[in-house]
Amino acid sequence: VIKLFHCSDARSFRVLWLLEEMGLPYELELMAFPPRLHAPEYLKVNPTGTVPFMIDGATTMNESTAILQYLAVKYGPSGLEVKASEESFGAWLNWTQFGESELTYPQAVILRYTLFSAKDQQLPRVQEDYTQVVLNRLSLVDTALQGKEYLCADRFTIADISIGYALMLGRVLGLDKQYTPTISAYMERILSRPAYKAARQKQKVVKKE
Ligand SMILES: N[C@@H](CCC(=O)N[C@@H](CS)C(=O)NCC(=O)O)C(=O)O
Repeated sequence: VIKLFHCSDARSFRVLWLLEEMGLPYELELMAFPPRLHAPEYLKVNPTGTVPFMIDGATTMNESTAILQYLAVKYGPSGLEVKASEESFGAWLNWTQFGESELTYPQAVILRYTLFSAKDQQLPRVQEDYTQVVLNRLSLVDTALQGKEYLCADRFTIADISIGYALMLGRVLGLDKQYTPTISAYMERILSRPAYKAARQKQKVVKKE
């Protein structure tokens, strides 16, 4: 059975959401964040201490969007993957990666130098600069969504999970106040999915010692 190491609302949420969308059986290992402080034994599993970490038989993976692609392709067809023969194949790959490297990573930098730093060590300039970086990159998402419900292939795919997670993280940082109406409506649409809600429920269950 697929095993997922997860911390509430961390990037591993993408994988949890997909597992619920696909209805795949899985085992969830919930840890307090950050695991390197609260679950030091996890460093034996994943020496960098980051989540997600997924184990599927002999396969181990630690990159959230790559895990999305792995599960959707390997355990499909579910419509969440886009096939190479489809017109949207390139767009699908692009948005799936974009959600992490262009939209989530800069937000993680903001978090690191604001909420995750002691007051006297916070760097407002980093927050200001990287907020602009994220908003600028979101303009591409806004353009892509004009007249569409989902990013590509006229259906919900893992690209929407990847970007949806980044938008969800933006809410934590208060960036959602600057989302365009198109992006806000899109976020509401995808975050109202039953699998998203189920994933949120699953991460609430505290592991018994
Ligand atoms: N690019 C990786 C990033 C993974 C990552 O940095 N995860 C963060 C949580 S969102 C983490 O585990 N940080 C813990 C730490 O830095 O100690 C992915 O998309 O999975």
